[in-house]
Amino acid sequence: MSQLETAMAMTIAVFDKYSKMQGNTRTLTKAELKTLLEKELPNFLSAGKDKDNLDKIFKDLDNNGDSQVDFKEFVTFVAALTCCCHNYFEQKGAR
Ligand SMILES: [Ca+2]
Repeated sequence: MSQLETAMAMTIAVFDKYSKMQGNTRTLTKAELKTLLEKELPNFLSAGKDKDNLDKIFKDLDNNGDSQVDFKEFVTFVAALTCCCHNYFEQKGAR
């Protein structure tokens, strides 16, 4: 697989790993999202450590308001976060 294909497959694998932990295996609960953020985004987000922040992120991600984060909602978040990182590195002139 190419680098981008690998990144896409990894994004799917990460979502599956955490969505399978409890309840509906195709969506993330708030607890699953918390674990995912803590384990997979420890450098980019501090949401896992801050309950208010976690509540806000969960609410922002749960676009259709069903108290679950599905893959589409998750991947939109990853894309938005990737854009922020891209802007950040561009400003830093690190690329
Ligand atoms: Ca949802």
